[in-house]
Amino acid sequence: MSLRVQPTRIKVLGREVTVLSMLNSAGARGLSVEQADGFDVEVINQLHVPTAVHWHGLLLPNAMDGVPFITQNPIPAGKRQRYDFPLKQAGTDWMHNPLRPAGAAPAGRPHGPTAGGSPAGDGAGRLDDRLPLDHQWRRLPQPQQPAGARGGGRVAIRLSNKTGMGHPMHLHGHVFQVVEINGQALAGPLRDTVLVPADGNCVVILAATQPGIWAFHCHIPYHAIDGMFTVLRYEGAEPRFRQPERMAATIQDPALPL
Ligand SMILES: [Cu+2]
Repeated sequence: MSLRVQPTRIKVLGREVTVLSMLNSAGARGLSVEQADGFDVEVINQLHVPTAVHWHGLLLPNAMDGVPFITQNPIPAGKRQRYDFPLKQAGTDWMHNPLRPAGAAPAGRPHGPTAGGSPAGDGAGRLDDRLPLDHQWRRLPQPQQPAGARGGGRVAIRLSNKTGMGHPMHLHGHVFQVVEINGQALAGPLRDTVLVPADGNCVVILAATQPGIWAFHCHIPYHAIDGMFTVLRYEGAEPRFRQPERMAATIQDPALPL
């Protein structure tokens, strides 16, 4: 199965425009797969610039997550990259370019995403420290689990929002449970995004069973571009592709549709 990233002409309100599209092997939009067959897709970059595709919300190996400068290099113009992993979930998910949302206007913005910084906390995972949200790590007691849970343990993340608007914070490669909002305990559902209320906070807990370096960011595109973008790094995970400076430069370059 393939996914071609290419320019396509479409008509909007009677006017022809060029957009960037992702088309499957049949030349249509979307991918449809059987969970039992797993995910096996080759992304073919037919643009004149590098690109990447992120499989939003899927539990997958870190190297398959499709985030340039974090889990891989961008796919160069004219090249292709295969993504192959078992599907742990069924459902309908979103795929998108992780760095350059449509309509984003990076020029003149004061900050690129700053995913560097010093690790904080002593959890099984670690967060870098430049998110404009306060965040802290605490390690929870080891849950009663089979001895096979490598890297195991659970990690709680407290997200404190010091701004006057809510931020949907999205963590790649995991689901977490929301267990507290504004001091109120709850047994929330498992999810990969939590809306941190304006001038509020929340606590999420996740099972640290997905080693790697994972993007963790606000899902409002211009907030992510402005720097509300960090990573969750497991201890021992090697930052093989991680290049925060190149990522920032790429996002700031309006010529690149990355
Ligand atoms: Cu936001």
